[in-house]
Amino acid sequence: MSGAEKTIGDPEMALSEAQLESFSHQGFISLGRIFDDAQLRTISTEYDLLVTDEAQVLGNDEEGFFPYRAMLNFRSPALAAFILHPHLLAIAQQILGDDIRFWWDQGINKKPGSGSPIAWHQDNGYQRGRTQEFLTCWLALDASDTENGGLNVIPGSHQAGLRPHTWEGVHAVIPGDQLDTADSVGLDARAGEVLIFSSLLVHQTLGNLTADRQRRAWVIQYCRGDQHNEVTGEIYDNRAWAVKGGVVADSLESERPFDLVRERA
Ligand SMILES: O=C(O)CCC(=O)C(=O)O
Repeated sequence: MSGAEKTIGDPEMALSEAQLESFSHQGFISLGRIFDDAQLRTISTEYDLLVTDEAQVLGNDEEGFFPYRAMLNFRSPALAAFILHPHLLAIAQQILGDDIRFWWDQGINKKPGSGSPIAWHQDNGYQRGRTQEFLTCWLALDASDTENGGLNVIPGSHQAGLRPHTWEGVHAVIPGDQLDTADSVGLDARAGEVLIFSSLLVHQTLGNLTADRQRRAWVIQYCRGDQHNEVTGEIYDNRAWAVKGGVVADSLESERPFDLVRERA
């Protein structure tokens, strides 16, 4: 398909005014299903090849480890193609505008019995306060709830801007004494559903307390085309274009190569 054929103005793909309002107020919404059954099977198959105990894990000795892997798109052309899915990008366009870069993707499998949490944080916290708000899309490959390590969020918490984070190992965490979690809610998802949230929304996932329900999530993030490092002023032109001038890119390409090792440092 040519870029011109993939212009994403189709009103059937768009969020309603009420959904946009809710996203703006609460900082998250559920999109329901964006991918069809065959697409979800392909995503699951590719994901399971890459997100394994053998490849990379998060967690700790006491509570248990679980598979994690960053930038699945580098290793799977099929997954890279889904990052350019027109429906997902139609929604991203309503939030981010006509010029969008792909920021990051990661697979996180909270496997049964792994009690390790990913503690309260904002996704911007991982950037050490260097960049603007961006958009996180969280695809539940399995049903996800509080029991099996699903998301907890603090509705509206994105509106107060970036909170201070400290590093606990590889995790950026908001210290407990600086956070009121009384209003937090579980953000459950059925298998195949996509949740989207602001990178400033305060959220966590607890451990998977079940014996037999894995909780695989594929997280895809997008940012504005002019996303930049507020310290150096540099545009993140190592992030591939997803949409340019309202037209979906044919493939993920950036002006500068992306170096995963450097980004992790
Ligand atoms: O899926 C998870 O367990 C954690 C997801 C998360 O916190 C994130 O993507 O920022």
